[in-house]
Amino acid sequence: MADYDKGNIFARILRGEIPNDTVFENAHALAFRDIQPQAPTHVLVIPKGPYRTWHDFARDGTAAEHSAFVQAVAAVTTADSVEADGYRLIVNNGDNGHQDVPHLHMHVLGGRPVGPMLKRQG
Ligand code: DGP
Repeated sequence: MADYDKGNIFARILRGEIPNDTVFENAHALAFRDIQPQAPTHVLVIPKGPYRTWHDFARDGTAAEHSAFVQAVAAVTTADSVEADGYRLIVNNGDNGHQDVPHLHMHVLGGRPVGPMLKRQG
């Protein structure tokens, strides 16, 4: 994982250097509340391994890690009871995807209607 920055904020959360509001954890994934929530439910699900993007995780992650990640996302939607009314999953990747933190994270947003997916620009 040559281009993985071990000093990124989510790596520090995984090492216990920064506190987090954990919603769910399993062997390969951690879910915690976003520090700047944009909806009543705004949880970030991250793999515990050093993956920067979705494509890094898809390419280099193990089947066990992939399964644990999917299970963690489902556990979050169950924990916050957003399944019935619906929710949105977002993964920002790289510059065009407007990814700020260079450790793969999936946003789980719900608890209110979250609006159209993208704003028209220009
Ligand atoms: P993105 O733009 O997709 O890379 O989203 C990064 C998210 O991470 C953003 O919604 C704010 C959140 N975030 C940044 N720093 C922290 C932190 O220290 N703790 C928590 N819980 N969330 C953070």
